[in-house]
Amino acid sequence: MTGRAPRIVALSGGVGGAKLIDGLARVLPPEALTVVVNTGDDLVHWGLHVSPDLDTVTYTLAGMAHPEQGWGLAGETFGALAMVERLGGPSWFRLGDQDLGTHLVRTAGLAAGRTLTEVTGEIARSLGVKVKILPMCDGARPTRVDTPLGTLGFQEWLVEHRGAPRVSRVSWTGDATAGPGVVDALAACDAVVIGPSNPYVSIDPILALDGVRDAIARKSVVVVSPIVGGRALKGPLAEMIASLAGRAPSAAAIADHYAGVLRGIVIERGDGRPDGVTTLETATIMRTPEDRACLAQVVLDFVSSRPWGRASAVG
Ligand code: FO1
Repeated sequence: MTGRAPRIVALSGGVGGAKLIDGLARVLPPEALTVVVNTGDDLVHWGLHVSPDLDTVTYTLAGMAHPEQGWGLAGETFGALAMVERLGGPSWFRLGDQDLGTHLVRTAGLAAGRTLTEVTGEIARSLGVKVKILPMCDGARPTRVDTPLGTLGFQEWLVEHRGAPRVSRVSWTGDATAGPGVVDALAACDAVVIGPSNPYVSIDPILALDGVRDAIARKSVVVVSPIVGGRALKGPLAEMIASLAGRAPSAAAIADHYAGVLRGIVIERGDGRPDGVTTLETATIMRTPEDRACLAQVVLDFVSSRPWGRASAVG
């Protein structure tokens, strides 16, 4: 990996993953970075195809993301939502006015016969994003969660029910074929970086696609732990680790979850070091653009400097 920038494929869900990708985009030339994004969160809402994680990554790289929320757009307004509410339509999933433009363009593109991969590329280019953003697949591959309320769609569980019902199983329906370019990018890259995303509902959907695990079997795969100080950086991950793995949330639980895939883990300073996997302790919370770039550079240095052995088989 000397003499040229390493070719990195980053696997990502929404907010946490997007921040690290933004950092990677700040320190790598655009042609060195490909992002494979979870589409298990996608839904059809108000008749429109909404791809929350693709949009979060795209808006973040375009510098347009809502600064506090992470998802949606900065300076968003909700006039259409107010009208939908007035007309008695569903308002539990809040689509903003500008964001609606993206869903209209995506839905029209798909209706005209273009693929999600093509439409995603067009949207990213129109917003000035140079990094290649690939949906994990072109077909519908919705994530479902089993809960005491029954099996729920992902957004139904996370947003409508506020992620409260205990999750006993995560599954996917639909076609497991990876999107065009996904397996090739993984096969050709120097390293795979998994951002601080939820392993169960953001990264596992990607790893579960045909050919993905094989493509990364001999790669340097490094994850940034989404558990810091025993707590999830965002969302209901801590509760999911308890209900799905039967243990307390920790960086070790994350390392064990990715056993067989992972070569290295980046954890917050002072968090317990997982057994059986090369570990780097650093500051992992990304509050500013500088934090994002700094963590990304630390991750790249880690990836390119370690004498990587076989993928960890801890757990
Ligand atoms: N999250 C919420 O908590 N409430 C919402 O109403 C909501 C709407 C929404 C609309 C577009 C979009 O791209 C994302 C949106 N999100 C909302 C975030 C989304 O549910 C999750 O953060 C991701 O799917 C998880 O990565």
